[in-house]
Amino acid sequence: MTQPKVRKIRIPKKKSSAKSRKENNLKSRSSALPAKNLDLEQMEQLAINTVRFLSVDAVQKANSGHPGLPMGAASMAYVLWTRFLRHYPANPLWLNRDRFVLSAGHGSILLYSLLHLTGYDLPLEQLKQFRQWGSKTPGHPERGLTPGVETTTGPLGQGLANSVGFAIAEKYQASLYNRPGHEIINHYTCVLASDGDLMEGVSSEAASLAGHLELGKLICLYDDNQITLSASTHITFTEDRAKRFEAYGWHTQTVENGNDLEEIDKAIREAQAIGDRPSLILVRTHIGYGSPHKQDTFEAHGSPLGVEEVKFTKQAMGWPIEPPFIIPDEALALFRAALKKGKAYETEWNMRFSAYTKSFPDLAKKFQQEMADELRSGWDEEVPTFPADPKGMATRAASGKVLNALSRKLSTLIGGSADLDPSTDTALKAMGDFENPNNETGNLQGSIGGGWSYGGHNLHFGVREHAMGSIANGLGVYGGIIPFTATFLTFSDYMRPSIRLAALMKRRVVFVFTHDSIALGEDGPIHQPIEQLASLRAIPNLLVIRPADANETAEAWRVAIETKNQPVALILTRQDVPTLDRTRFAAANGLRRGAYVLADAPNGKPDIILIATGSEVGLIVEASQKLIDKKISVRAVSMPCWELFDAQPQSYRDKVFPPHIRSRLAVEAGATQGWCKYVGDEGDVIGVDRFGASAPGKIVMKEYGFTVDNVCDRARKMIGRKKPN
Ligand SMILES: Cc1ncc(C[n+]2csc(CCOP(=O)(O)OP(=O)(O)O)c2C)c(N)n1
Repeated sequence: MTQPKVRKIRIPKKKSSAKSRKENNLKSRSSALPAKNLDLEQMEQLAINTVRFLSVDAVQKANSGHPGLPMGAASMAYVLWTRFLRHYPANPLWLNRDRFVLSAGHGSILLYSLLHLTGYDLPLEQLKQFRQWGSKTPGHPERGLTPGVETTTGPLGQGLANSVGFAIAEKYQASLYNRPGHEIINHYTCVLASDGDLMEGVSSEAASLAGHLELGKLICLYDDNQITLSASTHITFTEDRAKRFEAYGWHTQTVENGNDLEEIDKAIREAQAIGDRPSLILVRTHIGYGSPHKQDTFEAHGSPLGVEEVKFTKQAMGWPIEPPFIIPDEALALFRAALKKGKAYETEWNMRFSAYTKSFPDLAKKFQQEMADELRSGWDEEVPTFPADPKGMATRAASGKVLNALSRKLSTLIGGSADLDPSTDTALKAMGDFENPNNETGNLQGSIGGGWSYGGHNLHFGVREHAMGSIANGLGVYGGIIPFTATFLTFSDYMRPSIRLAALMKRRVVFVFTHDSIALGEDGPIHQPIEQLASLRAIPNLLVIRPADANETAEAWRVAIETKNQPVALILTRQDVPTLDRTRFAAANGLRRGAYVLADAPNGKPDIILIATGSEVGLIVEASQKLIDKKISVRAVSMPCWELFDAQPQSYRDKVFPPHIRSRLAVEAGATQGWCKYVGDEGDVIGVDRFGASAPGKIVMKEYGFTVDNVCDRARKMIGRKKPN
């Protein structure tokens, strides 16, 4: 662990009374204290100002960043981090740590300052490199990059919604693994949220669900500074936030003075004592606290204070103007106590866990395996193989069977839909409903069965797609859980920010999307996805898999479970598709390579390659047969996943699409954008580049050209173009 260099500083002596400390006027601030023989209150003020000025200096040095929030929220952060948060900076991944989420990710320098000060492996040099190339202190907190950062935040509202996922995960793991006298999971999730966080719809969805689920160990400190990026909240955000959260079922408290440490302390203590409701603590703070000309203005929000204003602020707060990045010994000592306390927490927990291991060896092993993200042998042994069937089944239906087979073996696999279980086929039968066991009210419509508890595998997200995505991200980030979500493909737009963040965080979350094309029929263009496939494929590090039939669907689920560092979108049909006869066609595990030759030209020298995904694979298979009957050599390629294909060696890709075969026709009931990469300049695409229409699915497909005849015509035309005869 790198210890920071600590400078001794001389700070002019100036005593402050308890009363004056509670006031917000600048003159009474009590940081102007002697460096020696400080009492605790003085040291605490020194520590809080250390956070403030590390943040101010880092932003100023970077000439970029957000100083206002750290300056205003430093006191509550200090109280939470030094008096309550149970964590161990030397082991940031200690399993039973309290989770802290800075939902207002733009205030990242606050988090980095706290991480450095409490002893995480984040040297002071990193704070000096704030927002610079290659540093561990990027503009917004990024999970996986900086030790101690639990989740990537910045898009407002996401962190709060992720925290709901953490709190669900805690309840789930506790329910699954704790035994009387043996509590191995028992921690809080604490989130610091801003006005912007509370304004964004996703936080309302998530908070509503958290209230319903009575997630008592979720505590949100709301930095109620009444200023946003460009405005006073008096012109944008005037509802009674406390009442709003009360209506959601939260316990709420208000701290009128965000610098009153004892009031904050009391509120957090009370929040922790509330077991059956999440807590919101509205803490009235002042953005840019201490800055003579910028406090309480949006000028303090997202720009450096400026050289002169930094000087004025330090003068006003009794802080040495030079040098920057001062960390007084006394302040550091208060924060670094986290190392000793953390060691004690961890040691005590290790003892608890070894007693647990003795009493419940199998459970302990399972818990460790799951937390290490290892799959138990036999995890997929119940996954069915589907017999060939020309009528077949919808891939959503196949998915339902596979998912249920998996969930019986994998207690890590939990999730649900946004009020669409009967449509998305994602109910885990008899695997329990995730609800507060105290509220069991009998056989409610919609409950799936198998027990009503915090150990239920079925999460009922309600009609809340965006929060569903973000909560699933929280579950995925937490560890030991493979979360899945489900809705219609067209509504992927409602959860796109969450999908993007899962990809950015390199976390496995399985996003199931059914009703994947215009073929869904009568619900019409508002339900019929067009551009969604292309837009999902545009997200880096996301696997988008559109299986062709039931057996490819089984394989797609296997890939989704095995993929640890990427989210996966499974794109499934509402309508039946034939289950291909795998004795005639290549095996479904070709899906693992993204694209594979399903059936080749009889002479192995195709005139044309037909390529399709999902429901259109059946179509090209039929069309191929017809073309072969007309003595045209056709290769049929199933291409369920572009990203997996792109990851194959060039030699494999050239085998599937030999460069000299220029006649290539792709068929997919979605936007054609992007297909040119595979069909090339001389190829063609049958796709959908306009909105759909309300009519029976088969009619819509026919009208949009998804017929065997049209595929054959377009194929023949293409070959005609190349080989006139
Ligand atoms: C979804 C989203 N929209 C917009 C932004 C850009 N943005 C960053 S901070 C902010 C508002 C800041 O207000 P507040 O949340 O109160 O933070 P404070 O001003 O207290 O730092 C905005 C609009 C964002 N980060 N995320």
